[in-house]
Amino acid sequence: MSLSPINDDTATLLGEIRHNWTRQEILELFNMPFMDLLFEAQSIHRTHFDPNKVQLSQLCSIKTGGCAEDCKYCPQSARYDTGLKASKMIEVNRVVEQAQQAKDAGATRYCMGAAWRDLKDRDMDQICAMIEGVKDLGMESCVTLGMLTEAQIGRFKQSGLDYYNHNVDTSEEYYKEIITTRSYQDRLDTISRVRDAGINVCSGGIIGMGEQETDRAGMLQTLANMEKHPDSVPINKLVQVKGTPLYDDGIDEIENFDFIRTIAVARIMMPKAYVRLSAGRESMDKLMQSYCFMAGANSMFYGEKLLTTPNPVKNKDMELLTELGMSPEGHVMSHQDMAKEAKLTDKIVPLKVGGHQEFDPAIAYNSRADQPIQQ
Ligand code: SAM
Ligand code: DTB
Ligand code: SF4
Repeated sequence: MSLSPINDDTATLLGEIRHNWTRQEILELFNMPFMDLLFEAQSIHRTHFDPNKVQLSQLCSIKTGGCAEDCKYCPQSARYDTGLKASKMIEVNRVVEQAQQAKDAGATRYCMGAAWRDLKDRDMDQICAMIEGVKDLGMESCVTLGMLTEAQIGRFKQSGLDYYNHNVDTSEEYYKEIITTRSYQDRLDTISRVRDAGINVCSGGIIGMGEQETDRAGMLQTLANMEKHPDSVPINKLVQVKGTPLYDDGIDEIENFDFIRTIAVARIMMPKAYVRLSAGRESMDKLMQSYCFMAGANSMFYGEKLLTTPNPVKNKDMELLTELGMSPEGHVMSHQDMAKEAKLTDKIVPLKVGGHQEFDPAIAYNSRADQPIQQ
């Protein structure tokens, strides 16, 4: 924790876990000299996290397009002609296969998203099976399925769901300019239900929708003043998709400095949350992403695709992390992996005890093929 003068009159204790931020205080953070802001954010970051680790989450669109809502940023709304083909919910097996591939590539969390306003009970069995399949791989599970009821979230809890993503998107005032088909309060109610059910909350928003700095401050104020900070805070840079109103309105792309400042302020206000560098990395060069890590981002979406739009290829991300001396956080082991490891350990010990060093093909294990290597 560090004592830092935000202005000359009041010295504010930065790094405290607070839920009573005023808009004015947040704007003062936004207006700190850039280097001071980055230093504070990085110092707070280091008191809670390993600064050289990044958590990797991979997205999967389990039901794409044809959404009835009018979110002005979204390529999946049926109201806008973005050329996106709507599709039905995908098979459980396919989701689990893709999650396995994501895990093999280094992701620790699998996030499944659906393009609809709210979850229907008829889809529950299939989604619970997806969550259970992902959990069996030893990955963390996350779903983002719009609004949901207490009963639905209770069932997800039983299926082992770790995180529910539901973004506030922007400030309460600016929200009305972006979405008219459901209210800010609807979003807050869903988030409360998730938290009350004991599921980790993932909630953040989008920067670069034509909002003012005070809206970015307002969005972070909503998030940080919740009774518990979200466990994970995705900060998306708007991906402008042709056909959506926010593309057609010709909104200027957000300045890099403003985006980095938003990450830094999020880190200062929610010291223990995972701040995720989310959509929009495709338009960020290596240096820009490095500044975001410096400002306290410690998670990112990984894999070639977000939900419908491109994301940097895995090799490029791994190259960047290596160049920075950073690495993915947490190697996860599935129940199957643990069982295999236990079996192999059993075999190794008798061989050593008996003094034999002969090669036993049963313990040369090809983990991808899930079969012992045939000799
Ligand atoms: N339909 C559900 C909902 O809206 O709650 C879940 C999926 S929705 C695509 C999840 C989030 O993705 C949105 O709340 C928004 O923050 C983000 N998102 C959607 N389109 C985006 C875009 N073009 N650029 C950046 N973020 C976007
Ligand atoms: C979040 O905050 N960002 C992700 C995830 N949660 C669901 C979605 C980004 C979507 C970007 C546009 C697209 O690919 O369709
Ligand atoms: Fe539908 Fe979600 Fe896109 Fe809004 S953000 S249009 S609710 S898919």
